[in-house]
Amino acid sequence: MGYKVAIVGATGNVGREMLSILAERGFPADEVVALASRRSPGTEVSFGDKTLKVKPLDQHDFAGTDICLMSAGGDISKEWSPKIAAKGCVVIDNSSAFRYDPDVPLIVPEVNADAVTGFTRKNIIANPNCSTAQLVVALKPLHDHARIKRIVVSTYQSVSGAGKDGMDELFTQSRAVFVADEIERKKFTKRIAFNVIPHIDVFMEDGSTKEEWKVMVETKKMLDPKIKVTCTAVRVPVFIGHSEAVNIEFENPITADEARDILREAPGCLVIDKREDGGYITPYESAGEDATYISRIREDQTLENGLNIWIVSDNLRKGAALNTVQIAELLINRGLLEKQRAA
Ligand code: 11C
Repeated sequence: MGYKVAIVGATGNVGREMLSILAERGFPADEVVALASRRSPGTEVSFGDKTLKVKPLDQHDFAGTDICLMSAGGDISKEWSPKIAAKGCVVIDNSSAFRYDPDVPLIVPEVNADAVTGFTRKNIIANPNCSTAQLVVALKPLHDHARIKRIVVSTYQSVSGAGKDGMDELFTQSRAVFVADEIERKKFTKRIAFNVIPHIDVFMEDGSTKEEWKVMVETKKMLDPKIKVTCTAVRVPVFIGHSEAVNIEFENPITADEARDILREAPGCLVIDKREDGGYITPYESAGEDATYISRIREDQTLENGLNIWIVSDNLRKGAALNTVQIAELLINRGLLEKQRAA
């Protein structure tokens, strides 16, 4: 028997990606319902070779739905996830609404799959922020080998992290530069075309941004609370694919060759690391791919046990939609949905 799946936020960047990933992976669904919180009558979305009519969220009865993949922002999630979960439907939420709730597991299947069983407390599972997801996929196997003490992360985040409006703004501003038109700014705080902006999400009291805080808190929750994390998150004029330069200090010795071998075997990781022109991955090449790519693996001579690595992944896929679908697959593969139904 297949499962009944609902996608909330089906018309957004991530919602559409969720639908295509469900279709690509042959997810065992008997029914897939596309829902949107904002009424846009007549909107349709693609699901494999089918077209689904998008229905209003408030008109769907979740009583018979097994899994809800939620990607409609924090406010909608805060309002709707508990209501949906109370109907017996497991919510896998892509927003930050429940990530830091101790009763909600925050899951990247390659990293902390066993923690998923905690979902029964609230019937909600959280999906991490895109920049954290790819980071922990690469760090987990290295941490298992040599224990990470501290990381310094610098991100180079694509505009699709800010949704379709962010992509539109990069496109429109880039065109305006070429036709010498006025540069209009709506989504980003400074011009993004041919520029970089050291500011993602709101400012916190200590001068960090919320994006930087998320990388720190989520890495600790999923990987190890003892790891010290510091981050600078930067928006760059790239449509899809987040990149990260990461400096890692370990408790125990680890060479670049060892790290390369470990990462080559690690789930979800793909090492492209030739020390020559073009022997590394850029975000452009990661778009549409599932892997977390690791390049530029090298020892940091200024630390006793230090490495530098470059991590790139498609933020809409591993950073969001793919990880959400992988969590749903994890529930199914471990028979946890059936157990929950029977409870
Ligand atoms: C960005 N990382 O690139 C953000 C988008 O907490 O899920 C994802 C925000 C989140 O702007």
